[in-house]
Amino acid sequence: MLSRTDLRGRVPSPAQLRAALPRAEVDVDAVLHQVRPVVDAVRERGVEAVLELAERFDRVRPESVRVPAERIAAALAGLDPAVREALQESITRARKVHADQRRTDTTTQVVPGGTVTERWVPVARVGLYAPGGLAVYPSSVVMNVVPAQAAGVESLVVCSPPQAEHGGLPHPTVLAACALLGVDEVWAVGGAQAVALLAYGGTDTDGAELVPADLVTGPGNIYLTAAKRLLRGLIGIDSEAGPTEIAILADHSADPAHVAADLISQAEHDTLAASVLVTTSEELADAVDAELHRQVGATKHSERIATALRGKQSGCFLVSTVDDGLTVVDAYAAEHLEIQTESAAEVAARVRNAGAVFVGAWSPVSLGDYCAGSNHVLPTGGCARHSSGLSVQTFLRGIHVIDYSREALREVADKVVALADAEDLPAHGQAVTARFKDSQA
Ligand code: HSO
Ligand code: ZN
Repeated sequence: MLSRTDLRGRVPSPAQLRAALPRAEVDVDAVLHQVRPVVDAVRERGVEAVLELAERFDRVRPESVRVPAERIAAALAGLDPAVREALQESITRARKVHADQRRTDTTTQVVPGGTVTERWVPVARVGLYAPGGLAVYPSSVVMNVVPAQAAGVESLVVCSPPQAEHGGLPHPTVLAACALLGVDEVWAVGGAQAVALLAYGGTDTDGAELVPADLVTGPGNIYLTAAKRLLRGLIGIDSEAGPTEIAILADHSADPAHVAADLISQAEHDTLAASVLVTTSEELADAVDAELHRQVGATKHSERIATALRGKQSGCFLVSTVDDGLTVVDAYAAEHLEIQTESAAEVAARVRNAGAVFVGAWSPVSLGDYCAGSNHVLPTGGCARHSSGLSVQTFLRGIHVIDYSREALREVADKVVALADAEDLPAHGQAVTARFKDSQA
């Protein structure tokens, strides 16, 4: 089912590897011209435009865009107890991990009398997006809200598209997740218009105010991503999320049934999802292929999965050694990377590029999607070469606080002057020397 490339006996350069490891083509620029009028409409006409766009795109006109508190409470009351328990477990584990990510302020004494403090300050107001669409992701509400709350963000708003089958409210499981997390501000708005409303703010039909957010995070479709690209600067954004990816580095010791199940699990998200197997064992590759044929037909979303597995973004790569395999997976920089080899922890420790690494036979990606405690909002499309997934850090800014005494400044004054003169910016130097003009210094 997976197309096969034999890289045995040669280790291509990272550039060649990137060309050999094609990705789904998602051309965000191509939809900018469709998204710009949506963003403009929300800027000019606020909630009125949001309601019109909901009718057009979501086939429903919510009574109000702000979801009333009693509807959020009702969604929690109506939640299946087993799902409630599972969400609670997911929240508890994620809170444990994210609490440990909190940074402490540091103060460095550079010289006697001269200090630089780095103060970590949470973003004041954050907008979190929970998509509707092919799947409903209460788990993504958890993964966005938990790090924001752990960072100390004071004001949090969740946006999620209104659903015709739920009377113009966001999906009840999304609302229930908000309730469990203690989020009481939820707006029923989806897609590009959600990002625009979060960026510009607006007034609801009943007078409720949506105060503009400083930062907007959360995954969504290509239109939402285009809106983030257009509004970046006015608001901060997390990374632009593309279709999900799983790469598995496996040797002969891996269980082909489990490898196949994991490749299938992420292909379930999207026909453009990427499932990539990199293996030293041709036998394993054959066995995984047989398992894929056996398992795909038996899954609920078999067509979507088969399309993703057959897509040019998915494939199987044979390598001579685990070391070569590491070169391949590093060049690919997957959103999720599983290591299913002997001494998996040692191999995993050598990975340089991946959004998250899943070690050994008992740490599948779907554990990380829901209940590992780790975050599942991760860099896609090779962005793991330079970016990290969502964390407490996403919601903090480091502010440098510079505090020098008279003596400490005088001691370094001539260096400042020399550098200022070298840059032909003498007034910079004079701002320092002016302070010592009347003294003997
Ligand atoms: N694998 C997705 C997250 C997710 N999976 C949500 C299930 N629900 C991207 O990391
Ligand atoms: Zn997933």
